[in-house]
Amino acid sequence: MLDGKKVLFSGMQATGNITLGNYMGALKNWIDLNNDDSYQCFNCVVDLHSLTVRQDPAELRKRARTLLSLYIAAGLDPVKNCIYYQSHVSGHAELSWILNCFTYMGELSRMTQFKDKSAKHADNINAGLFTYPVLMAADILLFQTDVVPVGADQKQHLEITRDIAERFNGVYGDVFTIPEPYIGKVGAKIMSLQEPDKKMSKSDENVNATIYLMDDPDTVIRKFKRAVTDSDNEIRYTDEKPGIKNLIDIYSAVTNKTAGEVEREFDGKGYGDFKLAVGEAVNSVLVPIHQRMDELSKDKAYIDGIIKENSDKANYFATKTLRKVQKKIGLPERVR
Ligand code: AQP
Repeated sequence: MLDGKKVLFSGMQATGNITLGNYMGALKNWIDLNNDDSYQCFNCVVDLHSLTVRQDPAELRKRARTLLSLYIAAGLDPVKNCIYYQSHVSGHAELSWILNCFTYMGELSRMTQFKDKSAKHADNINAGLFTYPVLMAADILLFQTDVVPVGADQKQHLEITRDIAERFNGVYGDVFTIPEPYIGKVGAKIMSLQEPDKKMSKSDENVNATIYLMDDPDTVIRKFKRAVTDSDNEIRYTDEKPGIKNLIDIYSAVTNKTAGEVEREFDGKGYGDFKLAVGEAVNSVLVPIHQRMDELSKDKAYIDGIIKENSDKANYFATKTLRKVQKKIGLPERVR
């Protein structure tokens, strides 16, 4: 708790252009929860995490800034929420090292994301990829976080964060708050439009598989029209129809309708009509974000001000936890 409010922490990597999956599984929930005044929110661009995959320096810097602006354009209030870059708060990396010493090789090697990403980047299976969940645990524990809104794919990383925190508290007393995941009921796992058994991902090489938040309206409609479905023509929410199920999930997340309501709305209509409706519904969310991004891109000083102010604020709270941890584990006190 911070100033009587629950602490919420969440972050996104600047590894590529943000997708509709990132928006529905994470960002949309951050915005909904952040608008609730009972939370003190830290929303981070996890640029250090992005380094586990080789990045072009200029591109990474540009993407990180775009992502930070996108948080605001999508509806996060930068006055109420602390929106900052992970690399501007050195406590993330410092706590991560300490927590590495409380994490076992065996538990890290069981992480599904490590297995998936090692297969995807077989030429660069670096130690950072392996210890990624420890840095994520540090991100969360640094702010004594109560709630972490994530997509379903991050549930395992939340579990290991809790394990590390409990292990540490078991030795040193109640140092860390034990965080809870918050996984939304709809949109927790948006699937690829081309391979609906695979999650939609920023780094998918097939651009038609992914809706990017900055896709223009015509591109969005075209991608939905090309979405892989099945040879049937019935709009039904079932695991036997993964493509249609995914489109219903997307439509439900945007319109707040249940899967049953969507089935009834499109009863007797074909896939063509449905795909167009999904595309239009998604555009109704994306177009206002594009307009706000356009305004923000013209106001460099405003974004710079947010970056400066919020990194000071994040550093202040991070340092408090870090000093407590350093003292507990026996590192020498600083002489003033
Ligand atoms: N398809 C998805 N559906 C719902 N939620 C998703 N998230 C990611 N993909 C989906 C959630 O988005 C948040 C930020 O994710 P991240 O930036 O940490 O990276 P990621 O999980 O590795 O996402 P990507 O898009 O798949 O990136 P790449 O391709 O770089 O690996 C998280 O809360 C995640 O759950």
